[in-house]
Parts: sequence; C-alpha cells; structure tokens
Amino acid sequence: QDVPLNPVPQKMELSGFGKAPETFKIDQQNTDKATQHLIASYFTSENTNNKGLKIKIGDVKDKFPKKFLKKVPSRAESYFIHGNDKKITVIGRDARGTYYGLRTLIDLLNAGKTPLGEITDYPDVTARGVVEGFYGTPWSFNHRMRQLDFYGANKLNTYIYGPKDDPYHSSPNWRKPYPEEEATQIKKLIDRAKLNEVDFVWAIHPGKDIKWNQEDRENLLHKFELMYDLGVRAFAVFFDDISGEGTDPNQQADLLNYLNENFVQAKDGVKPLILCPTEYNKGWSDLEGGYLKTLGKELDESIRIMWTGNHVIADIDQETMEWINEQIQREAFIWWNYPVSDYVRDHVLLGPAYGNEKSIANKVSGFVSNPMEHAEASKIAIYGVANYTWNMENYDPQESWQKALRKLMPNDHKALEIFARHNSDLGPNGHRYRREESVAFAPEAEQFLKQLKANGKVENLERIRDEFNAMLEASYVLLNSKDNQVLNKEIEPWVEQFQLTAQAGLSTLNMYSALKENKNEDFEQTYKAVKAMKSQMYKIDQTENQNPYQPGIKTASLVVTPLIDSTFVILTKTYNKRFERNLPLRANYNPHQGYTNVAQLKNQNVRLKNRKLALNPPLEVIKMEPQAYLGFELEKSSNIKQVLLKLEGLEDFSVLNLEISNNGTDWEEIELNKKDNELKVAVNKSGKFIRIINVSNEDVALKIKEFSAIIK
Ligand code: LTM
Repeated sequence: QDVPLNPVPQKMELSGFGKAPETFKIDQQNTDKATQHLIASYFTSENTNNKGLKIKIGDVKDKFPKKFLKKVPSRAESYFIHGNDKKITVIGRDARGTYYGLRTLIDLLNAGKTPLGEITDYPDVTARGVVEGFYGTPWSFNHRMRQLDFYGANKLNTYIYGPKDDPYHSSPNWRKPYPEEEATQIKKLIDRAKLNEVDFVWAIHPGKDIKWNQEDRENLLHKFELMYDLGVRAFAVFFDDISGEGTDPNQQADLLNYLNENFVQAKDGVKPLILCPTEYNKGWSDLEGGYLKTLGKELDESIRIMWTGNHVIADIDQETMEWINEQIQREAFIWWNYPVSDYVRDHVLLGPAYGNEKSIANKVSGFVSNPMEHAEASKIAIYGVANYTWNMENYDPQESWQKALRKLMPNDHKALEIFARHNSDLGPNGHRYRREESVAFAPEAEQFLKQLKANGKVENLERIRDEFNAMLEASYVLLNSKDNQVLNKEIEPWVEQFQLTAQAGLSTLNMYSALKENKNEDFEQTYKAVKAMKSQMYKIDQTENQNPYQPGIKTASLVVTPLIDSTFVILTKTYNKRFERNLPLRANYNPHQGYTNVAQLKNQNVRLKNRKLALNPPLEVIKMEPQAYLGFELEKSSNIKQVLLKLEGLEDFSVLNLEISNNGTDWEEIELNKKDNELKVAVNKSGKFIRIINVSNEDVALKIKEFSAIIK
C-alpha cells in the first residue's frame, strides 16, 4: 500500500482505499481550537454539504459506538479511525489524539484516498520534536512559524526554544524582559504552536553568570513570570557549556526544585520542567564528582533531564539509556545533536536521520533533534525524527529520507536527492561524528582510482561520468526550481559550489581521455579549465558563509571531491612524466596542524586563510589540567609575526603562558599582558610550535573564542 503518511501509523487494517469524494458532511463533537482550525482549513463551504461523505470527529468523551471507543488505544495522543464508503469516524484519546487522527485523514484525502477499514495509532515517545539549541544565527520568526506548521503536520509535539545566541535566553540578558518586538513575536509563535498542538518550551541559559543567591533566584522567577504572561506554559533550564560557579549540582537541583514548587506547581497548566545538565554526556561525566547522582537524587521526580548520549554528538542505543537512566533515576530526555552543524558550519547535512537504536522507545521521556541554523534544510532530518519517534520499530531511514525530499520539493525532488546524497557528511571535526555520503557512488569512485593508479586503464569511466552529469544537471534544476524558494535560499551557495564540482569532475575525465589519446594540447587546455574552476570554487569558499568558526562552502567532501582531486594529481603527474612537463600539481591544502595534549581538542581542525592560521574555536568549555597545552605545529620553522587570543571564562590570566619553540622541547615564553581576556601579541620570532600552556597547579576551564597566529 502506497500510503502518503508521515509518521507511518502503528496499525492499518484496511481492505484498501476508496476514492475521495468531492464533498463531505462534517460532524465535529468535542474538538479543541487546533482541531477546529484544521477542520476549517480543509473543509470549507466549497467542499461540504448535507449530501457529502459523513465524517464524525471527536474524542473518547463523546458519543461514539462502544465497539469503536474500545479500539482507541489508552495511550496519550492516540486515535482510531474507522472508514467505509458511507462514513468515516475519527476518535482521539484526548484533544491531541483527535487532532492527529484528523491529520491522518486529511493526508489521505489530499492524496485522493479514503480509508476502508481501521487505523489505530499512537506515538512511541511522549515528547517528540526539536530543540533550537545551536550556536550561530538563531532561526528567524518566519522560519519558526514554518517549522511549527511542519511539526503539526508531522505529529511532533515539542519545540524547545533555546538558541545559544539569543542574549535574552542566555547571558548577558537572561534576567531582562524581551524587547517589545521580540515579545510580540514570541506570543505569535506560541499561538502558532497551539494551533499545531505543539508545546512551546521556553528555555533559559543562566549558568554563565548566575549567582547562587536569593536575588538571582527571584530574577529567574521573574523572567519565568514574564514569559508566562506571554503565554509560555512549558519551561526548561539549560546549564550546558558553562564553567565555574554555575556548575554546582546541589545548587542547580535546589534552584530547579524551587522553580518547580513556586512556579510550575503554583500556576495553572504549566508542564513539568526540563533541565539540561552541565554533564550532559557520558564522555564528560565525572562519576567520582557525583554530579549526575546528585541530580538524580535531589531533583523532584517530575523534572526531566536531558542527555546527548555517550558523547556531545552521539547516536543513542539501549546501553546509553540504561546507563544514564540508572544515574539520574528517571528516563532521560534525549537531546540528539543532529543535524546541528554549528561545529562544521561550512557543510550542510542533508542525509537521512539514522543511527539511533529502535529499542529505546520506553527508555526515554523525550527525544528532540538539535537542527542546523538552516531551518528549512533541517526539515529533511526532522521529518525522519518525526517518523522515528512515533513508530520506532517500523522506521526506515532511507524511505523516510526519500519521502522528506518529496515533501520539500514535490516537483524537483530528484535533483534534491542527487544534491543531498553528496552532502551529508560533516568532514573531519573535533567531535569525530561522521555520516555516510555518496553511498552508491563510493565503490565506483574507489574502483576508478584503484585502476587509474594501477595501470591507468579504467573500466567504469562512463558510470563516473554519468554521476558527474547527474550532479551538474541537478544543480541547474535546483538553482532554477520554484518548488521551495526558502530552501533554495539556504542551500544556494552550496549548490553553486556543487555545480562547479560537477564541472570540474567532468573536465578531469576529459583530461583522462586526452591523456589516453595523447592529445597534449587538449590535455593542457582542460587542465587549465579545471584549475580555473577550482579557483572559482576557492573564491566562493572565501566569500560566502564567512562565519568566524568554519567559514566557507564545502560540498561533496567525502567521496566526490577527493576523487576529483586525486584524479587531477595522478593525471597531471603522469602527463608531466610522459612529456617532460612541469605542470604544477594543485596542492591547495593546509600543511600546518593543531598541537595539543588535551584529549577534548585532539581532533580540532586548524585553518589557513592568507597568512592567518586559526584554531576552529570549539563551542564547549575546555578543561585544561596543569601542563595541558594547545596550539599549532607549523610545517617548518617560520616567522611568527603575531598571536591573537580571545578567551572567555578565565578570571586569572596568569595561569597561562604563551610559548614558542623550534623543536617542541625547548620553549621560549612570550610576554603577555596577562590582564585582558583578549590579547594581540607581536611575536616576530621564528618557531615551528606555538602553544598556550596551563602553568598553574590547578585545572583551568575556559572557552576559546579565537586562537590564531599570523605566520610568514
Ligand atoms: O549539546 C548541548 C547540550 N549543548 C551544545 C549545543 O548548544 C550545540 O549546538 C551542540 C553542537 O555543537 N553542542 C553542545 O555542546
């Protein structure tokens, strides 16, 4: 049965589908505002009259035949649909269940179908949705409105508002009210959330500068009151990515219990609190320190605790859940850090949502996805999350991905698929989280390179060419697509880069043919063309998406780009050797690397732009033990002109030394003005290594906003 439903219902006992009639007769019983709104948006004066197909909608408190009522699952948000050619009945366990039942029915009607038989459906996970919890530009108001509609349409019930770079959510302004314009927008978002049966959870992130005193307690309570007045009825407190005083678990638990008692319980209709702890993943948990156990023991049992898994970025399995649930004495609320890209901002992550085990449904109290700052593009993964959290056993990541692409671009989904299948990996990154990319193409690429290296005779040239052609055509279709302008706007620089990649790929294959046929002039002409394309790509990389973290535009970086680069180098080398030429092999790479003994930073990338070498600043707090260091190892000793250091969270700068060395053994200290948290140090000395080192006897916790060096 080809059923156009997302999420896929738990049980469908249908003899088939009828053809949707032109008119309907609606009998709505006990329906809330959201359901009424949905009814009104589909059933209008145009398609309703007394002779139409009868549709009766309501919940279990209404008058329905007993035999139907018995079939409505007892779980929250469930529904039951019975349909034949005379009448369709939709019964919800509760208001949200009724709404979801109607959603299912409307999806079928939109596809021209009516159900003949029964659909029995319920969600596997209680709280399902999204935490807007990334660093970077927060989603715009319009994007958020679109998201809320998308959640309603896909039966997601939770949106946690917690963008790290909203100053009124975090420091410095968490104590202050939102300015009028933002407050008005939040009100509108809450209304929209209600119409989509979504809980709008407003989160606060006070831990960077909170004082554990009555004044700040009142400040927090006051801010909650202000948000309550705007209509917020669900709250979260985030203590992630902080250092210092704010991390104390006893104080955190005390505060949350206070809020629970004096706000959540004291007010009407407020949902249980959600806490994001400081130790929010196993890798950072210090069991001896007792942080998690303290929360588990002290926090009121109604308070939910978030968890990202075994690492900051991790997929969730049964073992993960058993471990954390025991620590915190409750079912953890999963904060899945995918498709968030705030630590790989030069990539877009458009692949399927996969990797989480299908057996965790009854071990979690919630499951939310942290998305990219590209809201529309994030919907590809969010669509999968909606399906996974609703009906885990039957979740098929690939199928769900295909359906998502169709939803986002109904006409041009094929082009989107070609683009997305080559834009899913993150590239090497500090968290070492990777995704599959170019899955079907990878074996072809491997064979091609293997044969090219071995004897220069490749057998699958045409299949490689076909893929590059498909990529090229897809890029044109996407750039001209009218299907989803919002998505187009987000991905455009990546699509342009993709187009050049495809062109470079095709031209590289032309180099291969020219070499084979000894057409030297053609070879050199095509060689030049590839170089020109690469230089155009470099220009895009240097001008688009210039954020201070991972600036630039990377596309097809796991399989396709390395294939093109290697092919180019092999062919040019062969040509040079055969014809005694000296065409430069493009070696557009960064020869320098990071230099550290801090495990957390081992995989942190460094980037080179012009003469500036910079550490990709990690978003999290870095813990440096005594003698811990971090910095750069240059390819060879060079003139280090200047070092720039911007740090956060460090009160006493004298715990750090800036040092350089030519051999990694003998170090020279460079004098710092140790009072500021921002330093620009003229060095003007030769060195191969540059580092900052913790010279104190204590652990140091800090955030690196920038660490860079100008080298010659
Ligand atoms: O994951 C959590 C709990 N906190 C932050 C997020 O704000 C951030 O988006 C992700 C991904 O970089 N990592 C975090 O540590």
